[in-house]
Amino acid sequence: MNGNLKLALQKKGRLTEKSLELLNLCGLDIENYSERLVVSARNFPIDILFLRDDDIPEYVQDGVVDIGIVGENVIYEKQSGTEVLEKLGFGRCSLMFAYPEKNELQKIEDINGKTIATTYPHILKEYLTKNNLKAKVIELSGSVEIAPSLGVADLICDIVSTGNTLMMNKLKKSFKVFDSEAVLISAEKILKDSKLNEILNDLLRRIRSVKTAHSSKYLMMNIPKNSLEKILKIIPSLKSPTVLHLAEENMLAVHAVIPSDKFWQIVNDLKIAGASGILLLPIDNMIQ
Ligand code: PRT
Ligand code: ZN
Repeated sequence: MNGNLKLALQKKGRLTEKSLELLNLCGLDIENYSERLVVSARNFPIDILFLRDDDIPEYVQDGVVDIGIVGENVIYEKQSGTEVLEKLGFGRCSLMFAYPEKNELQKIEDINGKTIATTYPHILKEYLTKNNLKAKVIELSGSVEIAPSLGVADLICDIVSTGNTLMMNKLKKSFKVFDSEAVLISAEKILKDSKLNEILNDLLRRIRSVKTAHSSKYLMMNIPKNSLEKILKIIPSLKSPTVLHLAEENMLAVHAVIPSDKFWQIVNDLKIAGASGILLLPIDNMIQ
């Protein structure tokens, strides 16, 4: 026990790189982890354990680690006593039904009497019960997408991201069970140790500021003085924009923080309203 907060990350998989990237953006200088099971940060009281993602909910629940990063699909399937502290915005995917192209699944009731292959039997059975559907569930540990062509199942219920795997196996997307993304979890009981709680709150504050910063951009431009009112109406600013005088008599500079995804919607309107020298800069952190 060194008093550090213990965080479990996926050892090797889709969530590993993004999780480490997030911690870096939070200002954590993490030792080169390569093949080690546990690493520390040089400038933050945290130990990071690298585990298989399926084991993370249980380790968190049992208190072997304090917190973990894992897909929502895994926590719901494992039905562990963990609590989601924060959605992290990466590792996005959906659990969906998919069926062979030649068949048709028009309405959800068409599932009745069918055999469904999945690696998510708990979530699927719960979904069937909730929707009053009766189907046979076959649990597989992987390669679910080949089950229909092997004649093992009529359809599948699996994680879909780009949809390429389904396409390659001549399967068609159908109804969605739920959307999933990576989340930060802790055990349901609040951390008893106040020092650990302090560290966790510090980390959460950093994660939230990185998330806000990443969904925002810093917009800068020059505008003719007389178009200020028009320009301010166009900018979907998160807070009041900054207006600065320029050496050039009739010009102003306007700076504003805007939601990243709004930029391309407004850039033409800004130009028509007379804006020039438009710059859009990334924001590393934003403390609110
Ligand atoms: O070894 P370990 O057990 O730790 O890893 P794993 O193989 O169980 O998990 P991994 O690394 O594949 O995924 C980790 C987490 O990433 C998952 O639990 C999800 O929360 C999330 N995620 C995001 C995905 C996908 N996208 C995804 N596309 N998990 C799996 N897939 C698989 C899916 O099962 C299917 O086989 O990718 C295929 C479909 O992808 P598309 O892009 O072809 O649709
Ligand atoms: Zn796994």
